[in-house]
Amino acid sequence: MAEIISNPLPNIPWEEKPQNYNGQVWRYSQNPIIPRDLLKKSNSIFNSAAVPFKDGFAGVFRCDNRQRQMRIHTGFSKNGIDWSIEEEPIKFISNDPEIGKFEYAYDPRVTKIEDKYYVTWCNGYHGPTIGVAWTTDFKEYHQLENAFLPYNRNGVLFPKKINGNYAMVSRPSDTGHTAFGDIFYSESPDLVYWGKHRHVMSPIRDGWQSTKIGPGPVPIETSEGWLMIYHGVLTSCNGFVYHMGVALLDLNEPWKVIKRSKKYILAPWEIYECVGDVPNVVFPCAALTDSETGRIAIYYGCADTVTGLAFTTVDELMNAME
Ligand code: BMA
Repeated sequence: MAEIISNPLPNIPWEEKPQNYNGQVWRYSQNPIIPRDLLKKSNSIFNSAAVPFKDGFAGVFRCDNRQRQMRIHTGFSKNGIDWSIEEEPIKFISNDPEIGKFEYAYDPRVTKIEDKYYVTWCNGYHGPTIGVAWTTDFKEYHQLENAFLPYNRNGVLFPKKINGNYAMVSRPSDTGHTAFGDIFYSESPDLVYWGKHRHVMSPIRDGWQSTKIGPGPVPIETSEGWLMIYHGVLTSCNGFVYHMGVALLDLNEPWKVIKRSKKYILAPWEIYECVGDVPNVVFPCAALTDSETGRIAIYYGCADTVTGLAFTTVDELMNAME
């Protein structure tokens, strides 16, 4: 039996799997948890990240405004379900104007490493790349160097150093909507210089992960390996369809894939996943875990419009892979 390696977190959101439900990941019955217009100026709130913070939770939320500019905002919650999100976007502190000059920010992830919370996001710098910042209080965010050259999206830090280095999985991309994409692994001694790039995995022809794949939530450490929930994209005659899958990566050499899901673990089925600004998208960006029970709560963007919550367990995910 695989065990989650982390502190117990008994207060994460949770609902039991509905009876007769045929799948490894089930939706929260009151989805979506965050409506598109939670903020006065928001067009949509989706692809967002939550972490345990103090006696509740904090998060960084993708809120596109009514000019359709992509911005990320801080939020807090007592129970991980009801969120209050700040009206104003995060203003990063940077002493280098070259890095601090803001273009756009989207699809944040938040990782706690030692005593800091690190935010990574898709950052506009002559095209999309991976922005990195840290905070201790979710008030002041200190921006570091961009991790990579453009073009890259979906930079996700591991929650601890691997082989003595910070570690990140990401998906190199292009200037547009990127009709290709593999997941790569990189290491850095200082969160400034990144190298030791390794290929992790590619799309699989024929099916839900055939066009491109990208890392989702912060990888979950288990006794068997890193559980990496990811998104996989199929190109239909009507455009991209985004699904959720899961892979198990080697603990010490995370570019080595032990197993991965042949079938998706969640696909756009519900109306709020199939209808919105970009139809047919489930896009996971965060997961809360309770090591005691093996419970996992996944935050995911729905149709690039609202935010949903879904549940699974470490055993369910282990059984979803071949
Ligand atoms: C990806 C990203 C995501 C988005 C998805 C579907 O390329 O831009 O933010 O959810 O496309 O539109």
